[in-house]
This record gives sequence, structure tokens and C-alpha cells, in this order.
Amino acid sequence: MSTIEQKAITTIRFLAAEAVQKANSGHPGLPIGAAPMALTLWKQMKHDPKDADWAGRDRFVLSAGHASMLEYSLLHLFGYGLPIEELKSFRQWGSKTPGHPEFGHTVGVETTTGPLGQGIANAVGLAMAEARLAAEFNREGFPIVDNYTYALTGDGCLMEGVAAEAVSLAGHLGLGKLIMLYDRNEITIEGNTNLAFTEDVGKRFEAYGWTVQHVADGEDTAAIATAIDNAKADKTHPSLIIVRTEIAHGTPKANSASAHGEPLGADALKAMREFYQWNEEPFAVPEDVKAYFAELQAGYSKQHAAYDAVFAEYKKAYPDLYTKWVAWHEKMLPDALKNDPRLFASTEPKATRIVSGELLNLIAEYVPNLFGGSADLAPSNKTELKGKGFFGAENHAGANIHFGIREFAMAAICNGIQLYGGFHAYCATFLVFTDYLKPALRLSAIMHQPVVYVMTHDSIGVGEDGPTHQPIEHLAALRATPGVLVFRPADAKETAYSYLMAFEADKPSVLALTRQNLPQYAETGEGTNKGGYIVKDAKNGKPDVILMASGSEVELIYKAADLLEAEGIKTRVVSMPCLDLFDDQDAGYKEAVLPRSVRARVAVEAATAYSWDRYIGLDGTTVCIDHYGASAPAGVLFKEFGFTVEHVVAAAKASLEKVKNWNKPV
Ligand SMILES: Cc1ncc(C[n+]2csc(CCOP(=O)(O)OP(=O)(O)O)c2C)c(N)n1
Ligand SMILES: [Mg+2]
Repeated sequence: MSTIEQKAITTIRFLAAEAVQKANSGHPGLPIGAAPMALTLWKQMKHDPKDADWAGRDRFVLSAGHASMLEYSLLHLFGYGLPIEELKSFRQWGSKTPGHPEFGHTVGVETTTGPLGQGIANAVGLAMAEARLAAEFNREGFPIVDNYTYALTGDGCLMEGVAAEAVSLAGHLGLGKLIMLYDRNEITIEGNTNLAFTEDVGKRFEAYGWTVQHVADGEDTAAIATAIDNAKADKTHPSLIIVRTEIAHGTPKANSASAHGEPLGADALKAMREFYQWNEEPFAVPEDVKAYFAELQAGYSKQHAAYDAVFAEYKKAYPDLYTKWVAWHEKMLPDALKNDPRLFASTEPKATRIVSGELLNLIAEYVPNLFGGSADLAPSNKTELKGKGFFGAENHAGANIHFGIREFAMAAICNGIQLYGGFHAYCATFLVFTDYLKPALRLSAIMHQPVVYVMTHDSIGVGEDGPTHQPIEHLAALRATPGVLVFRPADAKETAYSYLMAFEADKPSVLALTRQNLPQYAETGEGTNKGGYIVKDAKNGKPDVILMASGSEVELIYKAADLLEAEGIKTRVVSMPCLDLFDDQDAGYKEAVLPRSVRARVAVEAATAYSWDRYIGLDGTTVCIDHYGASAPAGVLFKEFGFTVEHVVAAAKASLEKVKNWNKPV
């Protein structure tokens, strides 16, 4: 390694240590120990700090997100436009340097990391997206999609189950352009990894089908560079490079758990300065180090220019492909799809999961860049895109993904696919198993990624599979997650409107869909866009009572309304396919649908009542299920658990009674 490179590495180490020290908070150990591999990796990467979004760039994921100061130091030094002032305000309000790297917040951060393990799965998704886009667009002499995906992981990420799921799939898929560097310092928060993590990680990865290399000394940048070169040369297997490092190398806290997540302290910093013979002021970047990075930038600019030249030629040689490229990178759905009458063609009773399958296939006719699949439940989730092939080691052009039974990785991989660009990602399983993928959905939301979660078997309507398979609290939990649209459509039309919104949203959506058939209603439709709307109003004037429901229970409130009206009780029927959207409407609209003056209300949903409290008011009531289900035919369960027209009618009368009593003079 040249002296200037050594000096650049030392600069990274001090920027990280000083920023954590100044913030009095953060994780200095890993950045200090991994600085040599980080510089070696970034130096050779294909990227352009002057154009962080350049489509041709290699992707880098800091899966060990707590080591954020490593990434911020790199972004600053490589010239991504992250000023030194931002490093000085690490972890402070309003800074571009939050505790963990946040996509969309700091230029150059490819994905939000921090929840350990997910970054690895994001990287797998990025590599899958690259592979499919390359298969779709590259032509002889025009490798317009050709990048590596790099991830840097610590011990922690590799203990996480989601990483195991993701790397297992990556090995199966032979993602040769996925390269992971493992900062093996054998330290985590509680101490040495021998406390809980003693397996042979290399052998495990070999068993997964990865090529594994070892670098015995994390300071040996030549060995790291060679390992990266070898990994790049192997185009048929993903690569793991296990680099033995020392946490907080060169400080008195080296190889200790206290270096993980505490500032080094003034004394240790002083000793570190002596070890590295570093006499710079805190946050100072020596001029020759600045010059070194400026010189690297010249190379990146050249690379980018060369890519642009190839792309310009490609545009000329393949104008149709170029048009397609633009279409694939379009966020909005084409108007032709929105005007296709088949979107709203269902007239027969149908399960919304069946409708969903038809819609996905219809959408795929116009939107060929759908990319997704199910966690081994495609026949139940109805998610297969017919005739579009399956993505695999031998077929990178396939649009369908067999995720295997790996729900969490599936969702985190979809985040990676969506972040790569060029795709609409979707994934599927039973609604009850959103529990298995929820942490990735949360990151979809934090990152504003419109991943579509097709979650079927949405209630006790699952029937015989019993309580383990019957979601109860899930809808409420998902609705409580900020930045997620939860759709529970009542029929085919509402399902279609939900899909159109989901794919164009700037946030993830969950579609909760039924296993069992539902009727089609004449009155449903565009109101879905407002999340809740009147589908049938009281026959004569202002309603006495409002019935509201989502999904399969809309049928119940329709029928109950008929009975109530027959008794002279004026009843309004409100379908609420998306509470999140309804909440976003202006006060006037909400008042028009749920007038304050109508206090008798019933909300019906085959799930916990949690979501509905804010709509029913003090005198309203719910017909919901606040306990686990049971194993029996769906019809029996609905009856046994009170989801009957009679019960809804009784609930409406009880609410009316309450209002009447309350209005009595005391
Ligand atoms: C899912 C998840 N669980 C727990 C944590 C809290 N946490 C942050 S870092 C860490 C230990 C990570 O160890 P390692 O990756 O070896 O990093 P190092 O100590 O070497 O910096 C833990 C438990 C987290 N960020 N994410
Ligand atoms: Mg560690």
C-alpha cells in the first residue's frame, strides 16, 4: 500500500473517531478496524461521486449500519458533497449524518441500514435487479447494465436469520456479481463472538454455494484487493471475503467490546494519535489526502463518460430498447392500462386473491417490469405472472421469483430490487405471516419504497387451517405502521383501484385479500381512492345509523342495512378499503361520509377492533374478533364468532339505544 493510501485510511479512522467523540454517541470501533478494506473496496468501485445516481454505478451497502461514520467519512472524502460540517454534526438534529445511514437523506447512501442483517438481503435484491435488467437490456458490445453489488457486513448481520435466508437464495441463484466483505473482528456488544457465534461461517457460505476467501489480516490491503479481484472474476457464484480485523485497531480499546458503541474518550484518542502518528486537528483532512481523492475522481469521471458514450451509441443502435428503458424507469403506470375495461370486468362472485392474480397478469401486459413472487405460496397467493418465466441461475430474464419459504428476506430483497430502479417489486404470502416480514416492510416505509405486499388469506375466512393461520391483530399492526397503505378491498373493483394506487404510491402497500369468494357490488369503485366512501345511503334523508366495514365484511353490512331499512331505521353503508387514505382526506369529506351528528355507528371487520375506535365514537360499537380463531370451515367460524347479519343488526340497534339514552334529559 502506498503511503498516501495509508494516510487516507488513517484519515477515515480519525474522522470516524472524532465524529463519535464530538457527538458523544456512536460506534467508532468497526469504522476504525474496517477502514483499510473500505478504502480498498471504494477505490476500485465503479461510481461517480459527482453523480451519485448514475445508473451504471456499483452498489454499496453498509449492512453493519451502526458503522455509519465509516460511510460518512467515505462519502465526504470521495467527494459526494457531504461537507465536513455534517460530519461535525454527526447524529444531531437536522444533520445529513444520522445515527444510521438513511436512504434519501444522505446522497450516496443506497439503502437504509441499522437493523442488522437486512442490508445483506437488500444487496441480494440489488444484485437480482442488476441481473434481470442486464438480461433484458444488454446487447453485444453494449453492456449498459453491468455493475457489482458490494456489501460490508459485521459479525452481527451474519448471526441474523434474514441474512441466512437471503444468502441461501443468492447462492442458489448464482448471483456472481454480488460480493460481500465480512469485517470479522469477533466482537459484538456483549463481548467476544465466542459467547454465541462459533460456527465456521466460511463453510456455511460454501454450503450455500458461495465462493469464500479469507484475508488473515485486515490491515493487508494488497490481500484484500486481490480477494476483490478474484471475487469479481467469479461470475457464477456470489463471493464472501472474510477479513479478520481488529475492532478499534491502534487504540487502547482495540479488540474490546467497549469499542463497539462508545466514544473512545479523550485518553484513548490521544493514544490513537500517537499510534498512528497523527498530528492533524480534529476533522482536518490533509491536503495530500484531498489531492489523492481528487485524482481518483478524475478516473471515475472518465469511467462515467465512457459509459455515457456507450449508452449514446446504444440509444442510436437500439431505439426501441431505449424507449423501453425509459418506460421501465417510469414510476407511473401507463394510461392505456388505466383505461383497459378488463380492470373492472369481474361480475361473478370471486375471491379477491383470484381477482388480484388476474389483475397482476393484466398489469404485467402493460408493465413488463413487474418483478416479484411469493414465499412458496404462489398457487394460493395467485401471484404468478403467466408466461413470464422464472428468475434463476440459468434465466436472469424471468419476471417471477421463487423466493422459497423466506418471508423476511423476500421483503428485504424487494426493497433492494425497488431501490435498484427499473422495477415494480412485489411479494406475497399469507397475511398472518406479515409478522415474519414486518421489519422489512417497516424499512420499505422508512425509505418510501412502493413495494407491493400481496397478502392473501386475510381473516378467519381461512377456515380449517386454524388459529395459527388466521390473522387477528395484523391489520391493526400494519395500519399502525407509519407510511404504509393497507388496502382491504371488498370486491374486484376495489381491488383494481387498490392496485393502481399501490404501484404508483411513494410508499409500500399491503393488499389484504380473501381466500373466499366475495360478491361484486354495483356501487363500489373510484371511492376506493379516498379510502372510505358511502356505497349505499339511507333511503330517506339523514341516516340514523352508519355501518362501516372493510373487505369481506362489507357484504354483512349491506345485508344488515337492508334489514334495518325494512324496519324503518335509516342506514348508511360505508366501505372502508383503506383507513390510511381515509384519514388523509380533508375534514369536509370525512364529515360528509361520517357526519358527527350521526352517533350510532357499527364497524365490522373480522380482525381486532383496534383500528376502528376512532371512527365509531363514544356511542358506536364494533363487530370484530379480539381473540384467536379456530379450526373449522370458514362459514362456521364467521357464525360462531358473531359475524352474522343478525349480530350486526343487533349491534346497530344497541348503538342507537345508547344514543337515545344519552340524549334523555337527566
Ligand atoms: C436487528 C438488530 N438487532 C440488534 C441491534 C443492536 N446492535 C447494533 S450493533 C450490534 C452488534 C453488532 O456486532 P458487529 O456486527 O460485530 O459490529 P461490531 O461490534 O463489530 O461493530 C447490535 C446487537 C441492531 N442494530 N439490529
Ligand atoms: Mg464485530
